[in-house]
Amino acid sequence: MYLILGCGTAGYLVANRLHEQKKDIVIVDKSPERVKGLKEMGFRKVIEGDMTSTETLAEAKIGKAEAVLILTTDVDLNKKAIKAVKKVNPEVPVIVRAGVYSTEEDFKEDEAEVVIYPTDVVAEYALSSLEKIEFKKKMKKLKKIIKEADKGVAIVTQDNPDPDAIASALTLKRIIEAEGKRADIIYGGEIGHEENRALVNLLGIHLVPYSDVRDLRDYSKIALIEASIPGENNPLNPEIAPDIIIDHHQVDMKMVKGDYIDIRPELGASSTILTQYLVNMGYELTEELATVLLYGIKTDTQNFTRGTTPADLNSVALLYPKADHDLLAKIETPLMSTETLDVLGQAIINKKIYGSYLLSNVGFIRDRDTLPQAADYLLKLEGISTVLVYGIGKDVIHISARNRDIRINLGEVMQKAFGDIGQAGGHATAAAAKISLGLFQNVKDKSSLLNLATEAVTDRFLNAVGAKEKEENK
Ligand SMILES: [Mn+2]
Repeated sequence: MYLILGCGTAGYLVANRLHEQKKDIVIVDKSPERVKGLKEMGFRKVIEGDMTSTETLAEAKIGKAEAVLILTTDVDLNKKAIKAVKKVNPEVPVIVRAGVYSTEEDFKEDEAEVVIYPTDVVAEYALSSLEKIEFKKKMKKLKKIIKEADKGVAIVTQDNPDPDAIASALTLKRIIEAEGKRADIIYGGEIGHEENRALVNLLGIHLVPYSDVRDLRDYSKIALIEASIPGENNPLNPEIAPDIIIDHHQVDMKMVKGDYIDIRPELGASSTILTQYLVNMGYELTEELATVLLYGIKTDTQNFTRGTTPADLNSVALLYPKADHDLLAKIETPLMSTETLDVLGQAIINKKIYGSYLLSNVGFIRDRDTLPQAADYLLKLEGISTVLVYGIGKDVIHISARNRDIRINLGEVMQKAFGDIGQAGGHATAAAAKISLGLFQNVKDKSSLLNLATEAVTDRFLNAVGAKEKEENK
């Protein structure tokens, strides 16, 4: 039972809330009219009397109270009431309201467990309102940009988008659609992992490869997600100034140029930012979005073990009850396609090891996305720090590389090795290249083509990393 002494405005608000929560409450008030009114409103245990009288407190069964709330505006009366309360029941915790001019000194000896200083409460509320206003202002700006996008928004993600990038981009797309505009999610590189492709396939997320985009000027606005500088780990031309930038990677803010910028390196995932947008702007948190956003935060924080902040966990608390957990389980343990298994098998059989470099030609392939998975798998081999897996597609050699040697920037190595005869790029730990087969147009049979491709890729790669070209074992 909670005992409320004095039922003025604040006391009444508290009583009402506790009543709604079906808590057992007893109210003491000296005003007969107020007592009558409270009883009419459905409060059953209301006692008319003096809150500083021990008899009244005994009548209110203070011995059974779990806490006493004294919230009148009369500080002297409140202080007297504390004394009376403690006389009858020294153990019961007391929450008391201080006066506008009260200091901590005023309540030291009065034994109240919690003293509420009205000015502190006002200051707290003012600060939190300020945050709310700033957020509102930010959202207003974002909405304005979206409203202007009559020809749609190009949502461009980081290269080789991970679940956080895909989830953030999809949520922004849904927000844009809710505002009556359209958007495409555009990515550079590849969607390499079985898990990432499972995410995209199981949820039917439509992603457009950057190479399929005719002209970005066909869109009114450009949003950059999970990257903040055009051309750095994203397919955008460095000349472009995006209209919207949302990211959580560390960056030199002086280098960032955009109309709407929300970069928060303190957060574990961009999905946390997009969850806040969605919830605070009053858009529907659908099962689809709850599932992808939760997966985005989960993977970026390595199951909440890396760089997770209270803000990330607040988002998780909102997302978790609405997410499709069966679907998440399917995404996290995707089935391997027969082709992936075949390519992996070929990659293991055909591996050639040069020091800590492993190169493998998997032969003719239909699906180039099988290569990065084989490369990822082989990178687990003891003593190996850099892996290159390549195969021959319709009219190009596809090369996928993975690296965990911190001295090597794989993107630069691939550029150096294959940039002059094809397209190459990526970042320090993951990169890709493709070489047109036009270079080998005089080759008649398939096995000669394989041999020539092996020779060209091996020579060029080992030269680029400065490794001695000597095969140590098979
Ligand atoms: Mn991320």
